[in-house]
Amino acid sequence: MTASEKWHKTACILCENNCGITVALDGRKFAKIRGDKDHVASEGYTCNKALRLDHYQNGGARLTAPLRREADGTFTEITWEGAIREIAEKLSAIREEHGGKSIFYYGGGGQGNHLGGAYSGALMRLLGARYRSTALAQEKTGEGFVDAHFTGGHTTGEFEHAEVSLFIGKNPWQSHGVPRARTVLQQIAKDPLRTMIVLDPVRTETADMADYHLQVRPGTDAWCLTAILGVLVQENLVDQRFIADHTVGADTILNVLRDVDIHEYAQISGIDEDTVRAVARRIATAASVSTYEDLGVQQGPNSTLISYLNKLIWLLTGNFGKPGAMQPHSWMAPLASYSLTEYATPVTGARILGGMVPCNVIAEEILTEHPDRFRAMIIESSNPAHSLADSQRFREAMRALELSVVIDIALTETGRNADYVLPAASQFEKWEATFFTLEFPRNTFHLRAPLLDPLPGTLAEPEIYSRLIREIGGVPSTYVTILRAAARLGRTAYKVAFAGLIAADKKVMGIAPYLLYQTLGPTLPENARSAAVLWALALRIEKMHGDSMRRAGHRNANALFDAILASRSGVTFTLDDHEDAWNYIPHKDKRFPLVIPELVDLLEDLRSTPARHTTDEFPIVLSVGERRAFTANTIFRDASWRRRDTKGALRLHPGDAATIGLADGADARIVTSRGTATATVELNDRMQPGHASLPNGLGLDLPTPNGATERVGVAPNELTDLKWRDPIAGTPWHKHVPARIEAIV
Ligand SMILES: Nc1nc2c(c(=O)[nH]1)N[C@H]1C(S)=C(S)[C@@H](COP(=O)(O)OP(=O)(O)OC[C@H]3O[C@@H](n4cnc5c(=O)[nH]c(N)nc54)[C@H](O)[C@@H]3O)O[C@H]1N2
Ligand SMILES: Nc1nc2c(c(=O)[nH]1)N[C@H]1C(S)=C(S)[C@@H](COP(=O)(O)OP(=O)(O)OC[C@H]3O[C@@H](n4cnc5c(=O)[nH]c(N)nc54)[C@H](O)[C@@H]3O)O[C@H]1N2
Ligand code: SF4
Ligand SMILES: [Mo]
Repeated sequence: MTASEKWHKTACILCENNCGITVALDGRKFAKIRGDKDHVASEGYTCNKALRLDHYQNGGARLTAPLRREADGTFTEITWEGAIREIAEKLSAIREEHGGKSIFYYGGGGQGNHLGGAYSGALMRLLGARYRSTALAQEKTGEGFVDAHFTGGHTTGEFEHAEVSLFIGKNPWQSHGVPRARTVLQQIAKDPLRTMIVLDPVRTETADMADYHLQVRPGTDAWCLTAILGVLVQENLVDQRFIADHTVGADTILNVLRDVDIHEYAQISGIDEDTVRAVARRIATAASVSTYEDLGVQQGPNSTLISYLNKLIWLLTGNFGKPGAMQPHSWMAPLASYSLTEYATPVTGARILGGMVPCNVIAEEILTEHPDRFRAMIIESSNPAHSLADSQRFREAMRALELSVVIDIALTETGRNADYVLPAASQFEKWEATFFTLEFPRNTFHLRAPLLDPLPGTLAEPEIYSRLIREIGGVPSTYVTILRAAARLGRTAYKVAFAGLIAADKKVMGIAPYLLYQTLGPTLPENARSAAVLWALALRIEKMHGDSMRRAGHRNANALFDAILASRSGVTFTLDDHEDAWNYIPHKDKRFPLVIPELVDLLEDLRSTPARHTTDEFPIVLSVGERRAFTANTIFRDASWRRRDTKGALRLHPGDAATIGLADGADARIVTSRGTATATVELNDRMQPGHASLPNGLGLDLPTPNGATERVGVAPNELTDLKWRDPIAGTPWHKHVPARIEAIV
């Protein structure tokens, strides 16, 4: 480091781990990037991708003025005042005519930015909106449904200490999820006493390090996991003591599993019976087991059932609340609700799990004459016209709305279909944070300070939501006056005043983020107005996890809030002992109810459930959206960030390629029930015959110097079909798309 270089602490925004980094700036350029050794969670670790973040900040074409779509389909730049006024008018009119419930909200945060989303709720509450969704409702809602029943909340594995680590449809070497994944995987692989088990049809980098690679046939994990559970029960390997002391309804499950034909189920999944038995025995004899299920199964057939099976494996073997096993955890702010109260979407009647409309029904909730259809949509920090199944249908749905507003840093595939696009400041130009606070026993939170001034013409999301709320009106100005005056007297007076307002008017709770932003916000140092909502979240932590918070060194909520504001490398906000895991279980008897009737039914039906969804017309299983060394959702809008695999190759087994008549590097046509695409073939013997894969995040329409756009690689969801979805959670089958691959002649 030269004397003139100043290093700024922030975090990587490309995956949920949000590793701490330090950046040396050269003007607005990220001249150098390093891992932040002081970071509470990542301790200096990064993967290859963090070093490319300048392509996010400076690579893509940024928006610098609000855009309005004109009747001829072109966009006009308009002023912020004009945009806020017009959008507020239109939202008010739609609320007036069709009710707030017809206004739908999507997004609220990506891999690096959730602070804005924390304020969006105030706008939606003011409007009387009821329905919302995020990308989580196309991956994690099935798992959340099972969690809500079993543990009442999300659980996390402690892979750093687990004797046995089980990865189900998860490739942490590339996708992380496990903090400091590559280091942790290497430690497991090196240690002869520890075992890694990987269920994946592909021989991934993670599978290379595994002791057992269960190379299942795509889409057959349900049978493989049931066979493992069958062995645990039939060989009497379950933890009888744990089951007796901590569960309810075990007999029902044990009876079903006692009848499983291990040999047959192993065969369906393409794994030999001896291996399944060896894996089950290894799990049963381990002092601790941690498991991680991800998109390979969550975006494939039987996904909610698989979540059930995954969790039964660690519950029946007593792997809860001890070092190296599965644990619940605190949240700085919960990303989903784990309530068992369910409601349904207004048009299709789809189940809303975790408070989120299943992504696969959103277009259907719009493209209809039903009187309760969604009429308006606000989309923030997300690119659903690219990331949700059947992009074509989503584009049609956006165009059918009376109003669509996209808040983004760039003109995306989604923005291009919107009525208004509002330009946000980038994640390095404002205060930001994520609520991916998923660890136990030590849970951390990182509030990031801006490195740069906002690009002229852009605003941070909390400011955008505040301006819309002010323009729509309905918040008595006396509330703001009272709270501003109280804020001047200190946090105690402020807390009393806030509680008083809530007692007098219960609507205050819903718009609290706005009031915090307007009144506590201006008192915060360094213009950290957007951090105001964290004060309320700190109060929530004190109330829910006071002991854990104090053990982490914060004497009260104000002290925690101050620590968050002051620390540039994150803070530990709760610290637990493993026995404390039980405090997180909401069930009065502290027992896990093992029977979820509809999932038990699916488990019993497995004997007759189809294990194959390909046909003569579409004979290949295509996984559309594989995480690779150079993919990062659609966060980079600059194709030059990729050093390799620049076009996002179609990976194909050499045998399949030979049958089809495709050579390495040739262009192939991919055909599915919904679309057609052309991709460059990569012969890859890590794939099994009959299975092909395309990466996620490619196929963006990026501007060229002459003002046109150019698409590099395949946009995954031009190929996916809304109808391929889980019967319970409605989550898509992105990893299991029946397809035909043809040579282009
Ligand atoms: N490099 C990189 N990392 C990322 C992201 C990124 O874009 N790029 N995105 C982030 C996000 S949003 C998420 S949700 C996570 C996702 O992280 P992962 O779920 O790990 O990512 P995927 O590569 O989509 O899927 C994991 C594995 O599922 C396997 N699979 C496919 N079909 C099946 C099947 O039928 N059964 C089983 N058992 N496995 C199957 C694939 O071969 C693949 O290795 O990654 C995060 N990290
Ligand atoms: N076929 C297929 N589809 C998939 C997947 C797959 O594997 N296969 N994976 C799915 C998964 S797991 C996920 S999580 C989703 C991800 O898909 P999305 O939820 O759509 O998220 P991202 O691609 O991360 O898009 C982030 C958006 O935020 C914008 N952005 C970046 N910084 C800021 C900011 O500071 N403010 C604002 N307002 N915007 C910002 C970016 O420009 C981008 O448009 O994709 C899903 N779609
Ligand atoms: S694991 Fe890699 S992509 Fe994920 S936050 Fe860390 S550096 Fe970024
Ligand atoms: Mo995701």
